[in-house]
Amino acid sequence: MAFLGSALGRLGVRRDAQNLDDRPKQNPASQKRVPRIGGALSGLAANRPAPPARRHDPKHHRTIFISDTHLGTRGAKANYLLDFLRHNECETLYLVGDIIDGWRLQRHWFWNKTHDAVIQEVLGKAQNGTKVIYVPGNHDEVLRDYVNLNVAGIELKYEVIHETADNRRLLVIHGDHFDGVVKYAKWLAHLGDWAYAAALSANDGFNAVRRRFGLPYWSLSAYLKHKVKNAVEYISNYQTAVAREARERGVDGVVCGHIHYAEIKMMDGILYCNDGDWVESCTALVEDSLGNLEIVRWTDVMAETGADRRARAA
Ligand SMILES: [Mn+2]
Repeated sequence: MAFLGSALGRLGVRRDAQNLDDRPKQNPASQKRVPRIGGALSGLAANRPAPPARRHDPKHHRTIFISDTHLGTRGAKANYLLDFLRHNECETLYLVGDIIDGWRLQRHWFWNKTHDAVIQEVLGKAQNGTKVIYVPGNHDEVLRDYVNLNVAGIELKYEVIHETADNRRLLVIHGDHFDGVVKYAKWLAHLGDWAYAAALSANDGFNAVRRRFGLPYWSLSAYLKHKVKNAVEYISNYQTAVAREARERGVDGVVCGHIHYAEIKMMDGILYCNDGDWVESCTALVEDSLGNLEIVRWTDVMAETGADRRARAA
């Protein structure tokens, strides 16, 4: 704990004392994962954000949402992500969870210059006036103990409401809380609201127990890869659960990640947006100055410009 504290201190973290009481319950089991993330952060503190790299006509968006970058694992497509960040600017950048894969830090920590450059790029954006909001997911859950803090210009939030340019209110969450609902979707359809609420809280308890025994989070996206024949049904159940939550909160829509499947669609009057991932699909959700939302597939954009050859060679 002290390790992270000093790392955050060197990054100039400002503790917002007034907000500390709003934090969700502390999670003692997550403390053992702190030193490795602390090490990563202290490494960052040693290197101040680099000046902006050569930029060829960066595209401007009102808002960019990205999630599931899983930096810290070999699977992260950091070259593509770095290229995307360098060619796209925005007023507000949302990091919608599973950005640094803290969960796996214990066993398979993988970090190279490109992963570092991605973090520097984000810190550089924050320094240059982009509002950066980080909503942790299950793989970087350790950061949920630090929500409502400002870390090097990045606001950590448990969840947040984004207001679009055309005044729609979108709940921004990672989405892992709905794993339990999806897992038991068939029963829940028959059992009703109380069972639904029970499944939501059981999911947190279930994964807290797994954590205590050193087991990884039960990950829906990982599960889907092994159960491809049911993937369509699972994705659909997940989307329904998330849209239901948005409806109950009285918002116009939701932005989430977690299942590594980018999509924008209306679901019974609720706008469902998933920004995808940077392990396979290399997608982002972007909003323009009028409030139009769109999914960008960066590998497609790079292929059009020939930039993908450069990224693979890097
Ligand atoms: Mn996740």
